[in-house]
Amino acid sequence: MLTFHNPPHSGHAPVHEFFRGERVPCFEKPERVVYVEEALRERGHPLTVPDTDASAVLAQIHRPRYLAFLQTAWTQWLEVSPGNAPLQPFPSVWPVRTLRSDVEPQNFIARLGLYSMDNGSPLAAGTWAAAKAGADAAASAARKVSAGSRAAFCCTRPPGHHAGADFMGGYCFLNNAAVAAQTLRNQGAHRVAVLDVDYHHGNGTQSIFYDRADVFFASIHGDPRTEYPFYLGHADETGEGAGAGFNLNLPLAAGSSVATWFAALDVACQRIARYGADALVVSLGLDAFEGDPISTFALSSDDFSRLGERLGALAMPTVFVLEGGYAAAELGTNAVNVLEGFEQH
Ligand code: Q9C
Ligand code: ZN
Repeated sequence: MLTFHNPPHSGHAPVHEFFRGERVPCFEKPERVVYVEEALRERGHPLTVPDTDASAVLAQIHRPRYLAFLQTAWTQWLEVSPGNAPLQPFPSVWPVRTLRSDVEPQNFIARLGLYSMDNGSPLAAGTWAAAKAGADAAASAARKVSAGSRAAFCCTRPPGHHAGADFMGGYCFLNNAAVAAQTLRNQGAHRVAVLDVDYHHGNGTQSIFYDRADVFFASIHGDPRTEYPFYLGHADETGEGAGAGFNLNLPLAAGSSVATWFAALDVACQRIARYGADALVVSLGLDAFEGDPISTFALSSDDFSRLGERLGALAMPTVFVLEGGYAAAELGTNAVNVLEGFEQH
């Protein structure tokens, strides 16, 4: 499969995050895509460098002040103190209900909180360059598919589906799936479907397209009553305004079986077929895997082949975008299983 990779990803290498009150090594680490790249090469899928600048489409997806902040966030952190270079900034205060988010504070950590949904999206020196190159890869893949390629895969990190129009969250900074969907629209697709199979609900993608009828969003994920991102992803979220009826959430109880997961996949695929999209974007998180350290679903590596086959049966031009998945050593097998299963159709 045609694959775009993201060489600058390695510059996004924060060291630790918070987990159960402790500082632990980051789950979302550069080795993740190194394993996927290795499996792609071994199994005969060459890697292509992105050839599209996503700046214009990023301006359609994200708010200008958020993009301006993210692009210079690391420089701003060093301006607080040059001694900050080896340290990771974390937000510690957020504008929740009754607090104002329209005024940008001068304090850097307060600004970081304004543009974050959690303290789980650590920044590093190369975060902007990595995230921007990932968006470029998503735009490149979408352009190729618009120009007639059956499918393309975006082998990238950091992931994107938790990032909203003006905030980062859940290891995500720029919403690559939204960039791909909007690029497909810009290139002439009338309707685009986004299917998010990451273990965690794609709150960012949902919120970006919630009031739009031209992009249908469907997601299969751990029930947000117990699973991250907690505050979005319930079944009664069906879209609003012009987008009413164009959002489908299929939350599954933590620990749900593989059979339950594939039944939900079938529901999502039937709705996507009925929607009549010209193109599909798959937010390909691999954290529904049985060996994933932060999820509770149980898909095997063979199940990822079945997932690919089911998606291939939709017979739609398709852009795959890598999202989560933290069993790093198995990510290559699982990702390429999806892509090769897809190609069987
Ligand atoms: N702080 C994606 O899969 N919480 N993001 C993990 C440690 C957030 C996952 C617990 C999980 C976010 C793209
Ligand atoms: Zn995830």
